[in-house]
Amino acid sequence: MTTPIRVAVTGAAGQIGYSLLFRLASGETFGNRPVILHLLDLPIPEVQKALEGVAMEVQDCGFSTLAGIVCTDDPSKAFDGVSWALLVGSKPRGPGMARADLIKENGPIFVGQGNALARGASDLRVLVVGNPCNTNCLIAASNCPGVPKERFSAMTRLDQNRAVAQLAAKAQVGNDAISGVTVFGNHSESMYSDTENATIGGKPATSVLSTEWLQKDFLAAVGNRGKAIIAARGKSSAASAASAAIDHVRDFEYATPEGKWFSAAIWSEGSYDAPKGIYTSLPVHSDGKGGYKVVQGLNLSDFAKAKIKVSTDELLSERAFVADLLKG
Ligand code: NAX
Repeated sequence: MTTPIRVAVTGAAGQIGYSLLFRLASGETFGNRPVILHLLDLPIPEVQKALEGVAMEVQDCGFSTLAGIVCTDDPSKAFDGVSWALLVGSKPRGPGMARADLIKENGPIFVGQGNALARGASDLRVLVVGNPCNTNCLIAASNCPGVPKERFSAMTRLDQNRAVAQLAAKAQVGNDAISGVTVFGNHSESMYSDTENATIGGKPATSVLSTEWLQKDFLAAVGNRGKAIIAARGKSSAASAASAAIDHVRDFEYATPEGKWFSAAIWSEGSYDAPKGIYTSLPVHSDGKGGYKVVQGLNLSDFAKAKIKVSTDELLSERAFVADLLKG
């Protein structure tokens, strides 16, 4: 029998967890490989009870690929021997809460979890979803010195998916007609969704849609989509976030087709003028064997470069804000 892959999900009793766990266990993410889920949530009796309930539901799906479920409130147990850790658990931003307060609330969670991630398997990869995800990723990675920084990433795939959907709706084509959209920068309103290198039905997006729409309404629609969902639903995005997390894991697990790429916030080595030492979203190509590279050579206008700089400057200020939580 194939050795099962162990996959940890933190905040597994939360909204995103409820849409995520089933798709991790079903074969959709890891193919025929059996999956053992390690589910972590807070050591609060009601939360642990809710976690057990979700685990029972996952079990009740009878997935042929599900090889076991571990429920725990202990990060060391949660990360023991895992090949993927999806760090979802953190407090969502409350009404009127400043980003700085969110960072202060959630940052310390990722210090402890960073330490505990040292117990992961030798092929451990980490996806940070809990916000502010780029900076939480930096905190976790810097507190886990045994694991290379390249094994950590944060999620901007939801922003990419939102951008694709907006372009397809405007151009009145299917989502599959859109290619080459890249999200640059921070997963925040400052992120920049590049369409200068995108195509719609094989033609440059800039020849199909007006520059004015692409530079104004489109960027605003993608940047504010999270807020619009909260306004409509009364709760933050959950199923779409879980779907993007599945896309992100699959993007790294499998080889990216030649000439294609996906967006993920990865450890910056300076590509596209991004400052080193932060996790920023870039165009990524996976080799399907655990390695990846930044896709080079995308042409960016001065408009795009200026937008990206605003977002990477925000990441630098977030890094400065959590300096006391960073180790190495
Ligand atoms: P919920 O509040 O529904 O669930 C969060 C869960 O995390 C709860 O079960 C809570 O008990 C648990 N938790 C809190 N602290 C924990 C800790 N120290 N260890 C383990 N578990 C802990 O939030 P949900 O809607 O699931 O969102 C989770 C996170 O995803 C939030 O930070 C949210 O802002 C972020 N998001 C990130 C997105 C992205 O694209 N990167 C998009 C969606 C979402 O907004």
